[in-house]
Amino acid sequence: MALLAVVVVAAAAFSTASGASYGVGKPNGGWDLQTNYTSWASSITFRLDDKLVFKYSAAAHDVVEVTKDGYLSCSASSPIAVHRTGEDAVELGRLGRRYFICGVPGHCDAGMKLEVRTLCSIPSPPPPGSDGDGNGTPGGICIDGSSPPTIISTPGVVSYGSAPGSSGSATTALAILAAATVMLLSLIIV
Ligand SMILES: *[C@@H]1O[C@H](CO)[C@@H](O)[C@H](O)[C@H]1NC(C)=O
Ligand SMILES: [Cu+2]
Repeated sequence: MALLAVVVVAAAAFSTASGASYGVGKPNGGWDLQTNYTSWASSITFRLDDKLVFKYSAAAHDVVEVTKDGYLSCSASSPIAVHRTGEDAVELGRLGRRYFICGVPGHCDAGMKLEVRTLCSIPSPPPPGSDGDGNGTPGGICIDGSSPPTIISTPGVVSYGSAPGSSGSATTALAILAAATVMLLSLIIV
C-alpha cells in the first residue's frame, strides 16, 4: 500500500516535471529568413519532454516537418506534418532527429530549415551499488536513439533493434535489469 503510494507520487512528480519550451530562432530571431538554424540548434540540448514553438507570420511562412531527404533536398512534397497557425508548438516526444522546413518556395533554400536532435530526458541510471538517495529520476531508462538498442519507456521491458547474438546486447540487458532493480529497491526503501 505504502509502496503503491510512493510509486504514484513519484510518477506524478515525474510527469509534472515538464520540459523546456524553445522559441525557434529566439532570442535574436524567430522562424524567419535571417536566422541560421544550424547555429541556433547547436547551442541547445533538446530533451524528450521539450517542445519547439515556431512563431512567424502565417501569411509569409509555414512549418513543414519532413524526412531527412526532404530536409536535404528542401522538398516539402512528402510532408510528415504541416503547421500554419503562425504559432505552432511541436512536442519533441521521441528520440532522434526531426526535420522542419518552410514550405514556401525558396525559403528552405534560403535557410529556413531546422534539424533537431532529441536526447534522453532521463539521466543515466545510477550504477548498481550506489546509494539511491531518492533524488534520482525514477521510472525509466532511456538510451540514446542514435544506435540500437533504442527506446525503453518501461523498466524491465526492453526492446532491441540489434541483431541477436551481438555480444553487447546481453551485457546491456543485464546492466539495465540490474539498474531497474536498484531503482525499484530504492523506491521501496523510501
Ligand atoms: C550556419 O552556421 C553554421 C555553423 O554554426 C555554418 O557552418 C553555416 O555555414 C552557417 N550557414 C549559413 C548559411 O551562414
Ligand atoms: Cu518561409
